[in-house]
Amino acid sequence: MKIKDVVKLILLYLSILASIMVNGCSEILNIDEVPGVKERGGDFIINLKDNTGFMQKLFGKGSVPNAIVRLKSNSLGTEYSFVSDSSGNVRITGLISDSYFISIKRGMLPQELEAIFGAYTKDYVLVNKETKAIELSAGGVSEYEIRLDTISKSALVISEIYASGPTGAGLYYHDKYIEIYNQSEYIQYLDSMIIAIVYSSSYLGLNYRDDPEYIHSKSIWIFPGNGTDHPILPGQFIVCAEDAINHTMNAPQSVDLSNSDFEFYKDDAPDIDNPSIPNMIRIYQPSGNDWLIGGEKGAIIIARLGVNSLIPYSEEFLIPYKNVIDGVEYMADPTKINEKTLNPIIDAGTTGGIQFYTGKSMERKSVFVNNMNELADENNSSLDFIIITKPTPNYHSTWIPTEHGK
Ligand SMILES: [Ca+2]
Ligand SMILES: [Ca+2]
Ligand SMILES: [Ca+2]
Repeated sequence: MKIKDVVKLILLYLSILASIMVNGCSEILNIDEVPGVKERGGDFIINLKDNTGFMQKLFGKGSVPNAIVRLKSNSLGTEYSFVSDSSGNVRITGLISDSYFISIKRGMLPQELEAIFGAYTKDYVLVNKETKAIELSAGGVSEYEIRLDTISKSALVISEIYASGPTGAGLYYHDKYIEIYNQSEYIQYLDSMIIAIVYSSSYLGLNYRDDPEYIHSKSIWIFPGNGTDHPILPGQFIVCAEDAINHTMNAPQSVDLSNSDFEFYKDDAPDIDNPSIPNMIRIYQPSGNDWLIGGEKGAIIIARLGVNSLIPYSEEFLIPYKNVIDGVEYMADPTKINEKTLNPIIDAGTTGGIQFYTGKSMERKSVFVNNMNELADENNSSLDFIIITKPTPNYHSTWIPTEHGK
């Protein structure tokens, strides 16, 4: 027999096998590959139970509907995907007996989180933390229970802090900015979100790193808007500039920030107001001629908290850690971790190591997950951030700029 004929025969065999398998597994949504000849199994039910109490609060029962369940056969490598029904069950028919890796994901919708917490600050996903594999055996147990736990991820993260000032322009430093990124799958709203600079003073010997509950701040600004005026789309970057102007007019090595999304404008100081760019609203910043972040060291947080809930303390205001969405610290010498000012709950490490007027910036690292660009988010700036040689307003240094970043 010629090689061509052998190939033909194999293809024919595979196509017959494929049609048998597809027709035999009506509940299977995706079949990436066709399982080989092995003992066929009976029916299995996997029941998903919630460890977090979320489902109980929402639906009055602990089962988990609408979860995506993926199984991967250990010996054959074939993959299957299911969605749990309203009783939290996945019914599987005609699967071969084998041990399967199992991955379960149930994203929480923004409106569900709002119903549970009263406000939506973080993305939560229910996952199978404990059970990572199951043995499906025809003639053996046919019902399985898997319990799901939660992992949380900030919907919004600080994706870049540019603070050092450009090269070749003397002491020019008005081109600072903070960039924010929506890493969730949903539209977020920036309205009323806080940007605060963490306060410390080596001169006065004040460092609140070990405060068990609160960020201390003397610079608190919020985004304008009444709730849904300033959306940030999934995969979108936005820039809040110290001054939203084309800085290359003043400093050729600087950057054009005239198309920023927001700017900090201090109306009681000699500051510039670009009329076409919305201004951040100053809640508290008693001194300084503009929004100011340190060129070599500083710590910035974003938080959601009603302005009336800020707690006055001495000449500062307090923001509870539980309201902080993201926080990043940078230091002139990132090895001096014991001199940090931001509590390790918010940021376990520090980025930085940039000198004044070098034009360098601090960018959250890109990681490639499921063929998608994502940003590192370990709540540890030592791991999550890298230093880049020039600022990247509204884009990422290693991503091809597209409409919404991804
Ligand atoms: Ca300004
Ligand atoms: Ca403006
Ligand atoms: Ca950027």
